[in-house]
Amino acid sequence: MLKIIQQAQQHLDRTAIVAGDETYSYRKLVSDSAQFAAQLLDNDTDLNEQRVAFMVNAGFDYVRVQWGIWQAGGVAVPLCLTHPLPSLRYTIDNSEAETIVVSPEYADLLRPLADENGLRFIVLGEIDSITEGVTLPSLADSRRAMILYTSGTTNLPKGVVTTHANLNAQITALVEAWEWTAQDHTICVLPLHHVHGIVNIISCAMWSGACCEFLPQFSAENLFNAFRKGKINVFMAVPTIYFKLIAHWESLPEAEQQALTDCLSRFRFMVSGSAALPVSVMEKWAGISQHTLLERYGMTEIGMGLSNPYRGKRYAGHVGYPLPNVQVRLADENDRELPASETGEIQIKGPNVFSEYWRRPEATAEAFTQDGWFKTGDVATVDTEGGYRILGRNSVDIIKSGGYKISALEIEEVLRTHPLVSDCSVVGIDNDEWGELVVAAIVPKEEGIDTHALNTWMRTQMPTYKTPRQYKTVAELPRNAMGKVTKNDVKKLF
Ligand code: MLC
Ligand code: AMP
Repeated sequence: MLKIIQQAQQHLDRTAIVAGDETYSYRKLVSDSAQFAAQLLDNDTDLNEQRVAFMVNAGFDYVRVQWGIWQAGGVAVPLCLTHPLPSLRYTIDNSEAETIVVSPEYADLLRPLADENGLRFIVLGEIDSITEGVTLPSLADSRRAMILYTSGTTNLPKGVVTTHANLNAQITALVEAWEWTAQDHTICVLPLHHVHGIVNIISCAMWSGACCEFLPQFSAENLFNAFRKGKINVFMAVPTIYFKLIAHWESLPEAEQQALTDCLSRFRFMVSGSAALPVSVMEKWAGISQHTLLERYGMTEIGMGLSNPYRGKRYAGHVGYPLPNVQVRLADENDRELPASETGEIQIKGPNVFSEYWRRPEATAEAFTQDGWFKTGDVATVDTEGGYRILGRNSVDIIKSGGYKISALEIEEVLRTHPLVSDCSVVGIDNDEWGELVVAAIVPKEEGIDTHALNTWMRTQMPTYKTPRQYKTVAELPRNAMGKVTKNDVKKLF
């Protein structure tokens, strides 16, 4: 039996999930996810790593479906609820999914795609049959469990494959370091196609027998209302969310501010990650919540690697120390280990590190050094006490906005397919709220290009969180003597 199910078996009578007015016990989660596994198996004995893409609302159904796929021996491929059809199609095609599972509201969107490709299509609630006495396959931890899509220095997102062993290592490192227990109660407002929401929040809570509450999407007001109920004691989010919470808190009358501060001060801990936490946000939030945010560093390929201490001093601008069983080093451009105090690329080894990019053996090989260290592309230094400080990234083409990793090359590629765009360059510019803001310099094919219409079109092609927020039309892109676009000069245009 999978370890996460074994863990859940120890807490059958506890509440696993709260969504809206509904609560669901671990007993129900274990039993309903096994039922769903049986439905997926449909008299087969093992899905044998068949990819199952699922577009399912955050809440009980999401976890039930994810655990069902795992227990049937499938590979879970979560789809983003807000992606436009071309992005969904890419994920489904690239992962070679054979089954699509959807909440009813996404059925009309995805059924034609399933029909076109002869994929099995399951709409939750439509044919949830009860299957008695099915034996679920016994699965080795080395089996593939999940594929998450991440943007990188290639123009299209790559599928990051993690095994059950990888996931178990990612979860247990955090459960141990942050001292999760069954008494914890957290809330998830993050999208569920990335590790922050999937691993750090849901999986850690479920591993520990804790309760995970869900909001359908982020809203500062709804989140504060949930906090006010006084049950939540663990909270994790990206810096943009803390920025938005601070802005909302500042708009409230003093009595409400004080009531919230009283409630927040009783939390066990609060975490920030997925992007650099600005010191100003950390300080303002400390004033509001009486908590020094615990900042940690991670990546889709590794889960979490570094964390400030749960007990002990947390430093602003630092991402802390290696998590349990994670080896971390800094290396130069020739992958030689650097002494502490020098600046280099963070490289990671350990059972938490993903197994491969899906169907991309060359990209996988390139991502590792010859002696097996994963090259993160993030540049850091180590202070005298061994704490890491992130300084930036190797590639200007990787942008972090709202906690999402975004490839400038992917956006440029899409922009260039527009009939009125001759050339373009996309960069990220610093922004207090979003970390970086995606902006695009456009060389139009003819004068007077309507960037408003271009923006509307972009939103049909890509997830909105990836689309440029500002456009500048230029006669030519700035280039160096070799003819290469100089992205730092592009940034200066904005
Ligand atoms: C949305 N908007 C943006 C934007 N995203 N504007 C600028 N830059 C962006 N990146 C705009 C929208 O277009 C819209 O405006 C308005 O903001 C509200 O849109 P929304 O989609 O409703 O936004 P909101 O719900 O407020 O989203 C903000 C957010 C979201 C922070 C909640 O971005 C989010 O969930 N981010 C978390 C992503 C995440 O989980 N990352 C972890 C990856 S794993 P308009 O004008 O269009 O109405 C990882 C590893 C690790 O990184 O270490 O954890
Ligand atoms: P993703 O591919 O979406 O998993 O994003 C991983 C990237 O997020 C890392 O490579 C870092 O660049 C960035 N990141 C995550 N946590 C932090 C942090 N605490 N500070 C700075 N950058 C971070």
